[in-house]
Amino acid sequence: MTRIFSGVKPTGHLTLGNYLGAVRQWVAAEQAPDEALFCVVDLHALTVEHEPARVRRLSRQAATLLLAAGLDPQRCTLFVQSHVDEHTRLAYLLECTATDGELRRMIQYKEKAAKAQAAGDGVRLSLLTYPVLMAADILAYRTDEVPVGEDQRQHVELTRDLAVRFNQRYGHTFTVPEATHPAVAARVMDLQEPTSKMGKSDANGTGIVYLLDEPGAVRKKVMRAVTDSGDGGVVYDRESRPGVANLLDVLAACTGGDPVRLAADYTGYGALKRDVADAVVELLRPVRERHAELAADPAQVDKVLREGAGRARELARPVVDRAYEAIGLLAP
Ligand code: AQP
Repeated sequence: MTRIFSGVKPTGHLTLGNYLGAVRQWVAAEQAPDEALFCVVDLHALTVEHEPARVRRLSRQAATLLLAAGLDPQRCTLFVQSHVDEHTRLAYLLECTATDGELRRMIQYKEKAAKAQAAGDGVRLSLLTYPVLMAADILAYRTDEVPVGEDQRQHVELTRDLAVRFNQRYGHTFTVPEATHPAVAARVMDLQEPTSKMGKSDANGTGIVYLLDEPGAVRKKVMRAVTDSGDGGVVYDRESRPGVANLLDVLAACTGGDPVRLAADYTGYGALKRDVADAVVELLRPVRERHAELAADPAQVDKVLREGAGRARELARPVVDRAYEAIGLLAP
């Protein structure tokens, strides 16, 4: 049996990038007879400037959207990270396994630390250590596969290194997980800045399609997407034509086609943008409609999260207890 774990952090409203890069894979994964756990990783949202009430609101909204996207609590375990203490319990042991140097090499740390400094904010220590907490999220469940977007590749690599190191030093405790990525749209780019990832915490939302955007807003954002100058019609070239390549990736992900072959169907950017807008609107319509129904009954969502946390605790507790013993701590 393959066990799957993945998460989303409540730092903003979920985006098309989250959906195509991760959530859609999660919905597909829970159809298989695997054990699947999905988590709103709220502690990760505290690593940057945050507003407490907003994090709470976004945590419930993220859980509601995951259900609206098709996660079925009968087939998977959906929960909130801070409801299961095992994650932070294990994180400390992994901090004693990781080195300062390997955490400072993390690309996201470098980028976000630079951003915080430029904004005159202090860099939180947790921004440096959060990949270790992410490793704990994954390893606490003896996870085999982690379905994530391309941007999380380095963090899953770190998780693998920590699992191997811990196992070698203290005896076999953790499964060494693998990251899995979708074949297309593993890194959806910002529509206004196609060399940067579409990220939900970015302040300027004009290049970001949110899952809850109305069709009119989606169309406007797609039609205004930055495309590339140059002759030669519509070609798929991520290096020299990142804007067009991004639109072709999104279209391919929505329609199940191949981005290189799709390029041949177009002679101009206008028609391509219209088709992308239509495809994204249709993809998101059922998610938005189901979200509206579910959001009308937040108590039901909270119940799903409570039950999910109970199940997650049952799975994680023995693994983390085993790690405490293996590393040399006296049992209580
Ligand atoms: N643009 C994207 N394309 C493909 N996959 C993406 N993911 C995120 N953005 C894209 C994947 O979605 C999952 C959850 O992401 P997250 O909540 O960890 O990060 P985020 O949405 O990117 O949010 P932030 O706050 O803006 O974070 P940073 O700046 O850290 O990226 C993950 O599997 C992610 O790969």
